[in-house]
Amino acid sequence: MQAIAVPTIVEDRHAFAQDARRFLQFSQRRLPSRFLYDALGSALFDAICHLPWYRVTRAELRLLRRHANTIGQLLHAGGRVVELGCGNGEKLATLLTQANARGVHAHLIDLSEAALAQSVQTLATVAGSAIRVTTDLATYEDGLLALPRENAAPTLIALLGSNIGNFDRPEAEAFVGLIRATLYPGDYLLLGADLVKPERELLLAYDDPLGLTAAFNKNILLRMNTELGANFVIERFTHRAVWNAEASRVEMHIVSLVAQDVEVPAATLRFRLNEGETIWTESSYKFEPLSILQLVEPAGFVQRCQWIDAPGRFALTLFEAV
Ligand code: AVI
Repeated sequence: MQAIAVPTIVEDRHAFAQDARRFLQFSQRRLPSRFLYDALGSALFDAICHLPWYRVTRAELRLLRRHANTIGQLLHAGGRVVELGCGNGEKLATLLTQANARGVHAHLIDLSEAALAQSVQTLATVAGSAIRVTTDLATYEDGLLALPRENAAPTLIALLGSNIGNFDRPEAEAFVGLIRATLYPGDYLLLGADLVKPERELLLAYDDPLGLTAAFNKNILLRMNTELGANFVIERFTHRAVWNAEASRVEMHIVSLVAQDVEVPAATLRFRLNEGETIWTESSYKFEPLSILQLVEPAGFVQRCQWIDAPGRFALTLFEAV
């Protein structure tokens, strides 16, 4: 197995400090959602995927199991699957084992070292040495830019778990363009995207009665305390999920319960939060089956198959690069 390319923790903190400084000064204060995923954040997200109210993961796994053979036929031995955001590795393991994809090279790109380690273990447990696994601890963009171009056997890039939903529209378009630029005609993109569903269901998925999503969200404050020396008093904040129908997205916010002064020394930042003021930490866009095609095809793809899980209202779409 290839050594993990580990950016130093110092570099990571530097990026966190820089982004905190920039985004927390917007009139609607924000933090990029990628900072939700330290070791604790990734563990909390894993737990969220088991919640009865968060149906994304189960719906997608059902589709992967059901259609693994069709997908696996594209990946003959020597082919490569690149997964962007592998989480705990369960989705790729499901796909590769059901597809009986021996001799395939799995390349995992994720921001969390813990997630990469867990995925490597999951794939080793289910596939042993039948699958070669390499990892890159990196942002999706950096991971794609560093990806060796290979055109002997097809590459399939898997962007699953509705991760595409965490990009705003212009970013999503640019990102799909970057994916296309790393592929040759005849390569594939497998995209999992959550569909629009009734507001009540969406709000339960993002503000669950057990409070796991609240913990996942507020952990970003804890992370700023630990890594950037900030002084957030966690009990003075609450979690809020909002369905923005016009933009077709669920927004996660952290709400300040009182007026309070905050300091983030590593970001050389001090500011006052008013009572009720929010820090916007994540957008989860929800799609219609057609809006997925409208997002992806202009970048140079054609849809080969689109499978929909009706109970979970989730779509898995296979595109071919043209
Ligand atoms: C990783 N991502 C697609 C999840 C989502 O649904 O947007 C993250 C998440 N946020 C709250 N719950 C789950």
